[in-house]
Amino acid sequence: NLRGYKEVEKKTVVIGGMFPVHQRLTDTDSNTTIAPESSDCEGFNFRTFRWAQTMLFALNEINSRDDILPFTELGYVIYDSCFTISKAVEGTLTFLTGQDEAVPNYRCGDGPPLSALVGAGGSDLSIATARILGLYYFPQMSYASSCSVLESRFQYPTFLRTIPSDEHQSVAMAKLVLHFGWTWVGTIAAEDDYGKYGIKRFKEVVEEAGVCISFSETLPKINNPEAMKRIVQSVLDSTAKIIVVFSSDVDLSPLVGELLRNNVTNRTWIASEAWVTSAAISHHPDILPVLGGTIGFAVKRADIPGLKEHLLSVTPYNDTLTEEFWGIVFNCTMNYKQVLRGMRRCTGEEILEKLSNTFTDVSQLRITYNVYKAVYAVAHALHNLEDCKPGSGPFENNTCADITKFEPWQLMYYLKNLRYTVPHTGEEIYFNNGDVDGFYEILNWQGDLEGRITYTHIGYYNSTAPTEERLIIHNGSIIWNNDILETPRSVCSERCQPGTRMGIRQGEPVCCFDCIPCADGEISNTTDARGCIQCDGDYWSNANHDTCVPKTIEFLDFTEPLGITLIAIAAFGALAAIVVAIILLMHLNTPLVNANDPLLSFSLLLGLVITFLCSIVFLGEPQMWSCMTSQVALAVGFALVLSSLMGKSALLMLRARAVKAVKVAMKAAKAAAAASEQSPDTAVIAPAIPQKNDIDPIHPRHQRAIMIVCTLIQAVGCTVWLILMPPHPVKNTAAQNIKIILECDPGNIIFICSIFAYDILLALLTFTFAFVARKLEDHFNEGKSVTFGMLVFFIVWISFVPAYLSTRGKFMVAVQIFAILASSFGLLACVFIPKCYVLLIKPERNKEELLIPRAKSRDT
Ligand code: TCR
Repeated sequence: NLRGYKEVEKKTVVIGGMFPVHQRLTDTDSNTTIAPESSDCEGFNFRTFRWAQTMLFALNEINSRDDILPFTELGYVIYDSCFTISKAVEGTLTFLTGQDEAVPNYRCGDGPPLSALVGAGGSDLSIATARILGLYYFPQMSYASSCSVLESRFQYPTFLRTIPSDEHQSVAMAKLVLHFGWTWVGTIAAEDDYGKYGIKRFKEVVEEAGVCISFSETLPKINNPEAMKRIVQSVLDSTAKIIVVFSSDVDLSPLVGELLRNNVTNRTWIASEAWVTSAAISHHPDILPVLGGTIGFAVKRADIPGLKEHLLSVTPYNDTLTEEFWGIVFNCTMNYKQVLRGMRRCTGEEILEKLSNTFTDVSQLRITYNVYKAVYAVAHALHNLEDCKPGSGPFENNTCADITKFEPWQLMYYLKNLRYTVPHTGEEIYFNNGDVDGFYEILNWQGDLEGRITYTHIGYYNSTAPTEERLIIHNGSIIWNNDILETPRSVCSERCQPGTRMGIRQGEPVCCFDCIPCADGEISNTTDARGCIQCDGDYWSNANHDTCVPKTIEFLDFTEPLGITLIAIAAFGALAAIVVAIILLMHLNTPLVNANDPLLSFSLLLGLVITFLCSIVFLGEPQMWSCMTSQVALAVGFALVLSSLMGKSALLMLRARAVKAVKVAMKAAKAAAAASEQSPDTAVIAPAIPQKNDIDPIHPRHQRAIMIVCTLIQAVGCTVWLILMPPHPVKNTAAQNIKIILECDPGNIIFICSIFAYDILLALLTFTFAFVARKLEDHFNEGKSVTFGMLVFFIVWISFVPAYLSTRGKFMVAVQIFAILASSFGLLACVFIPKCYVLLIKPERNKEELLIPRAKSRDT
């Protein structure tokens, strides 16, 4: 322990200091045969030794000033906490009791009053010492213990610090990760309160924002090569390119060694305050490829004039620590026993200035500056205490505390209400419930020309600024440590583009997902959509599935080739029918035309013209009128055609039967004649042979009546249909996904069925009549041709059904029109071609034909 106070005329107040100058305890025998002793420490740390020296420097500076504590000299006691809790506790007890053997709650002698303890380094040490000091309400002013649990004034009532709480740092790190859009990060935390609580808070903030943690590792306190290998393996195995490390440099060093050995590159490390400016890490040779590009948070930096000179003025003779320091720096010893063992002896004349090491490096005075501030805080509080005017003091009855023998809680009062400016930097310090504001510089590790790391300032984090302005980063000044020198991406799964949705992977973090394309008719128009949206009614998804596009409207148009072809065929059909009508008209008085009622031929042709023309109405965009006319015209047209044919074939049938009867009669007569020839005595009565009038049993009037009545029935039916439930155009969105089909809705299915059923009925009757008459010979074979025409008609409509049902959209209309045209042509051709053939080409056959073979009577 370093003591530095002399009894002078001035009153003396002692400030305690605690610094982790050594890094660990030396291993001791756990053998209990001899009295155990407090362990020794090893691993001299230049950085923390500089902190301790800074305390001395600050004290000297204060003592030499007249404006602070002009009547009081500050003394000090400094303890080495060796980065271990037990040493810190031991030091605290020693400090409180003034004994080398710690006896709690007891302090003998009237040495100068103790004021406060500056320390104790790491948070876990401070937590332990703050518990003890809190018992006595003894102020503790920490310069490096940043753990957020130390915020609690309930648990640690006398704890104050000049380093911001890690609460701010964790949030700042989280913001940094979110700023760059990294959603897949690994974390490594030291196995102490600093690491655990820091990472815990970081994870909380980041996970709330949807970032996932790829792996979380803890760095053991005690060197453990297996654990290091395991951690490096997790780093290598993970796809996370961002690794957040909350640890002190001392704990991180072994891992860095392992990383170097495995040459783990292409990762970006996020450094916590404790290692971001640590020379122990950044001065490793070959560190650049591994840790270059690191981004980290650092507390405020300051230049402290005079500190460098103070540090250089350290001599090996000051105290035990400087002696050890000297020996390590110059690789010599002051200990004569060791000299005897052959070690080089220190002369004391070695020159520190020639060396450049962490101790004398004053470029990154951050924690050092915190030490400086802490010492000044205590000094200022003491100054205010000393400065108190009796009668207007803050304590009971407006009394003041006496600087020569004050109580720790009295000093605590002054510390709490302190507000002072730090010399040289002009920074104003005050404690807000024991804590200072969170302000961090953001540093980026960049390599200089010689391949050494420099810390480049790329932004800052200010917890007192409005939320959006807290984190300020100049992206342009960052040098990333990857092949492309660009902001690394660290995501488990790439974003889902519009047109796809995120599909969770069972048992994996939410950041790892698959992008599943939206189904047809569904879209997603944002990246990372959770689900796809169904396009409504008239809309359908485009090829990329990222917008709903109106469905294409489909109907069979006049102008398209198919439409034009159909119109041409229909027009040709209608024209043909008209031509046939003209031919018939021209030969009106010939036997062929008159063989059956000519009017029926004309009505038949008229019906055909109607059906031909109505097929045109099926084309084009369906309208109210076109829907109504097309169906009705078709139904009525067919009714007209079929009933005319029926009228014709009714006559044919009856004639055929009559002819048959005549033939039978003639046969009988022949037989009778033959019989009478053989036996002339027997009188045989020959049956009367039917006459012309008898074989024309039906008058054209009746035929026309059949035609008119049958057509009228259909016309009436259609009228009722049109009035009650007219067919109308509809948009059919259901039949096909990507199209809206404009079509005619029949209005009522029963109506349309019955109307066409009626046509079928007519067709069947006609067919039956004609079939019966098909063998009627000498009537220009009309029976045969009608039978044949009807067969064509049936075949067309029967094959229409499967064809119609298997087509979609506008082709249904085309199929329908084809059926209409085909059946009409069938009838037209079968019924009239033979007639026209005779009329035009073989006029000699156009003569009155004998219906009945002339009876060969004997007398002729
Ligand atoms: N707070 C750490 C200890 C620590 C430290 C450092 C140790 C900080 N900064 C620099 C060595 C060097 C910040 C704690 O434990 O609270």
